[in-house]
Amino acid sequence: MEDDEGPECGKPDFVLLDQVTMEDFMENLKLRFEKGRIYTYIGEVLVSVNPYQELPLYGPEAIARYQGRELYERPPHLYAVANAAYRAMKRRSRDTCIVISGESGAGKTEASKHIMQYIAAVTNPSQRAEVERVKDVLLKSTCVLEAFGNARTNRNHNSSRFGKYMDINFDFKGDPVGGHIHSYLLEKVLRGCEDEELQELHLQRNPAVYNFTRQGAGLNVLDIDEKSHHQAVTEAMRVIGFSPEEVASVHRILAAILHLGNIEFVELESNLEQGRLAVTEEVLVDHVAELTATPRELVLRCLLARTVASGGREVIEKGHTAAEASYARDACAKAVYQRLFEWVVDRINHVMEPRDRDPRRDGKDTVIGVLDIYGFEVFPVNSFEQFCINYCNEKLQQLFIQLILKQEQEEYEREGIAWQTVEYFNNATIVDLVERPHRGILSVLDEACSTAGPITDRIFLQTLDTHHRHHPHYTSRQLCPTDKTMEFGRDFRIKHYAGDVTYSVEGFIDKNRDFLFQDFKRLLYNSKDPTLRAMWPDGQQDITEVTKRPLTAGTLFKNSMVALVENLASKEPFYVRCIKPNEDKVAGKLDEGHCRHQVAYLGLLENVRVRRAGFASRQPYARFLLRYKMTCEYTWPNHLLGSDKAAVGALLEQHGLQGDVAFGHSKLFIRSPRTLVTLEQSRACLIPIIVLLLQKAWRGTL
Ligand code: AD9
Ligand code: MG
Repeated sequence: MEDDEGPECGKPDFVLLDQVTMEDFMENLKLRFEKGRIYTYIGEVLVSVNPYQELPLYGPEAIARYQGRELYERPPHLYAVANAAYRAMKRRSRDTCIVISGESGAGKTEASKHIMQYIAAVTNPSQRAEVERVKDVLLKSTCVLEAFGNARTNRNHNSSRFGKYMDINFDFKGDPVGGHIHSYLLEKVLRGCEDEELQELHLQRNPAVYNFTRQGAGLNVLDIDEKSHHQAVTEAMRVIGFSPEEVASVHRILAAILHLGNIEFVELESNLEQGRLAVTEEVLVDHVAELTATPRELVLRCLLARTVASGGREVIEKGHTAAEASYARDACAKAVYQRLFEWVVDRINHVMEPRDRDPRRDGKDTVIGVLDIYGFEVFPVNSFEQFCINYCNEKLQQLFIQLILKQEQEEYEREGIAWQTVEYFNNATIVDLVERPHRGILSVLDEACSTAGPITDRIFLQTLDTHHRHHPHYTSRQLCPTDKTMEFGRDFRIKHYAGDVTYSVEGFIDKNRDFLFQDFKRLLYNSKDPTLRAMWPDGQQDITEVTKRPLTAGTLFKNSMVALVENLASKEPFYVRCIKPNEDKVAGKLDEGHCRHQVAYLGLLENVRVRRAGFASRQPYARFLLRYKMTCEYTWPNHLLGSDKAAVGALLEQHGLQGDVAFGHSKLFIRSPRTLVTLEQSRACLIPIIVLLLQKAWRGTL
């Protein structure tokens, strides 16, 4: 990797484009991609294109080239962003965060791993044992979480089905001393699969289950690769501190989920037994009971019926229909998986909790947060999951707008610099459409879910139509009968900041309710397996005590998003925007149509416009002089110009750069990064000469 890029590599920062049009943007992106330059800046935002091949861009040598450098000193790179976030945190004791977004397969998770590697490489020069331990857990946790939370999808063979936010805590020396992971909306693995597919997918999605295949559960044959993956995960779990018993429990729980998923029901035909259910393969119930360390009869009872409170302390048992039983079975399998995942995250968090807090800082560490979260999703048919994911992206976009635009604007005002208003779309109204109390889509959905009696997705849609018929970002076939791209009584459409998405309401209510009968909870709470039992503290409640309705999936997600955004807003943000070059996952191919779409969805053009209207860099006059005063005869070694501001003015005039800056009260604002590059270059040329002069001066030969 060369340190400098020639003009044949295109512009290293989209801010330097002659014009901000989609054509110019795409041309530069393509040119750079063809030259193996997968990274490009928009100011401090990094745009990354997935190369789908190993490029010689990473590793210790590359890390050394970026360590301690300014963002513009080297070609654009993830390491530069990681370094900038790290330096901001260390220098100014500010919490920072790196927000990585983009569609499935765009390279978010890979990017987050490179960032972690960078941080691991540049910290703990004195090799403190505790710091090494924390670093080890931080790096290994990724492997374990991926084993549980990733799946092979047709868009990405290693797709994260959960959003992940990881805080890394640093002590005053800048060494990692702990961390904390939040996971968001693990898409439940069994979602919407056909039975046979379920078996197959589940095997692929879960390396840990292969242990059971090997032990002769007769499910599938391993290939070498997966076996070694399984070993790596088990090893990582050991390093993190899972006990052998816990690992064994995890394996049993996963196997139980598989068996549970295979259980089927028949309604018995004999008169006596009318309406009663039976399972087709009793041996599966045996397996589930054994693996979960619960009584077989209770497992069977939970599968076939539910207990309901009928006023007072009376309880009655109500038999399921076959459809109800199938639904309950799936809900249980999903819930067990989710609790398992959450438990794994909790365990990792426990191990990463900062131990030796530094009393000099009031026990407060500084933090770098890394967010790897699903980007905007649009499929031929979009459901509740896409709705949540896209809502999440609206929230993040709002934060982006708030932080970048508002902060800039405020600073310009403080510094007395004229601000040209940038036309940008504020998506607050869309966020409001989703989360507003009482009338927002999530509230209406919750309302529908709490209605007693039969409520259908269709009625939910009608209510939405009534509430939002005049909302500029909402429509449906009912409200727009001529639009044949939507179906009557099934679809609604949101005009997202990134484009229109049509959602099918089918399944919204079920998915939001995320219903699990109390019987299952109680069953698992009473398991003899302490690990499994620990995952079900709420199974302790008696059925007659369970009056409070649990929060819905949508509300829980909204709450976690609000908390996430609040958390990010308190930090200094850095952004990585990932682009997937083609749908075929092949190297060297950049599908223009596909990329344009993402450039639009990520709001990158708007981003460039804001940046160009704003300034690429700003720094206090004194700091600027300290670095560049040697490049001007009026300022070297000291200036006599009255104020630093005047001195900076003289310096820039000598370089002919005064047209590219604005003078604030206390800071210099530089419009284009090119100006910085020019200054850096002239400084670099002078340094050897100055060193020589100084040496001569010391030796008295001058
Ligand atoms: V998803 O939303 O979790 O489905 P991600 O996380 O955006 O997605 P991921 O990082 O998993 O995508 O990248 C997908 C694949 O692209 C990886 O498995 C790699 O094979 C490939 N990839 C991504 N980034 C790079 C890179 N910088 N260099 C080489 C890469 N290959
Ligand atoms: Mg991922």
